[in-house]
Amino acid sequence: MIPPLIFRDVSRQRFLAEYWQRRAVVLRQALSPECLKLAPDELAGLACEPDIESRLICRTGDTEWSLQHGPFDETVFGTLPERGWTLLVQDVDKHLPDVAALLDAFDFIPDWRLDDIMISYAVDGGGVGPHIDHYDVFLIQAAGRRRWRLSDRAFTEEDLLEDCPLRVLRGFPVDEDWVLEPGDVLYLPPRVGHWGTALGECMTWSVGMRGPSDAELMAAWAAHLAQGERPHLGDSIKGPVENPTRLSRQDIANACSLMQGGVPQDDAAFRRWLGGYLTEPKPGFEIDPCERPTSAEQSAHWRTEGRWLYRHPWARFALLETDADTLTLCCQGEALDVDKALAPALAVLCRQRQLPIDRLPLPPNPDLLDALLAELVTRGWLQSDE
Ligand SMILES: [Mn+2]
Repeated sequence: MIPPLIFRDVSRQRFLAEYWQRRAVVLRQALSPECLKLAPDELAGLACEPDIESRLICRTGDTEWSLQHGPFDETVFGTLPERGWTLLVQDVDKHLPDVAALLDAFDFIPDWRLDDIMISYAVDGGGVGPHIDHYDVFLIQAAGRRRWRLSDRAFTEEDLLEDCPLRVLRGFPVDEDWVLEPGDVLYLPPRVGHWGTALGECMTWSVGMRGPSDAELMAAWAAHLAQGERPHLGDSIKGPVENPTRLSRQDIANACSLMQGGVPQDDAAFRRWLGGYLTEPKPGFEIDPCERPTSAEQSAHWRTEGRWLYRHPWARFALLETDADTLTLCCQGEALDVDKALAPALAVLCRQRQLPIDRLPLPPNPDLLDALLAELVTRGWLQSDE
């Protein structure tokens, strides 16, 4: 089992109150390097797989970088220079359950915010240059050392180098300069300029958090509404118009009030939709349901046998109360209503990525739990060890 992130100089409470989504901070020895085991060869192997997103970045001059996208032929790694390159592999948690297990260390953050674990390997001087991201990120030093320079400047798109295949900042006034050792973690809120450089060979794991923009939420909500029958904008003429090219004040007001009908209300339908939306998989990470459905009898059998359940590494859960009587478990863009009697069992089930079934509190009617687990396994959100 992966132990939770260890807060030493900065307590968890202080981290959440003062730093989270606000300021960068280095958390020394927050994870045991024992939890961060992945050999450079294994990472290179992933970068050769066709359905895994990877990049190879070389620093070719003071302000020059080259970028290649994977999948790579394994021979490419033998042709690289001794210094100044890095290999980055996205979504490693989706491909290696042992890596996904690390996400349990971040269980003080809602599951729906977890985007992926990207893992990078770099040789001395390697890095992706100074840049900003739009997500919160935990940069975990897994092996070797990396120097991180941070800047307090508020950068914009105008500060990016032109004619560079990467998003690299032109000027980078350094305000903080840190060297991270294995087990150290640098937390960065969105839009803080950062520049990591490998000091010798090193591996860094980045746990990225996501959150949609208001425009993304609105576009997705509108697309959801468009699946149903919607009222259309008409005109408001009472007789022949004097000037057919005129868009009247009344028409404009009508458009405004028509659109008010699409504004979401905090009701059961919106809650179900939001839970689904926030747990939607990235393209390519859709879970297929099992070909043979699991029966409640089967899951009852697993329960009495003391078998284990594993969350599919592509499944992110959001558990919410849709109304006074209903709990809804959202995953993979879907919403599943569940009897409230299962609340204690779901609370345990949603906390851990793997656990023995007999650790789940039994509801007064155990059939309810057996039926739920059968449904979750049939959907592929959970897997049994059978
Ligand atoms: Mn970054």
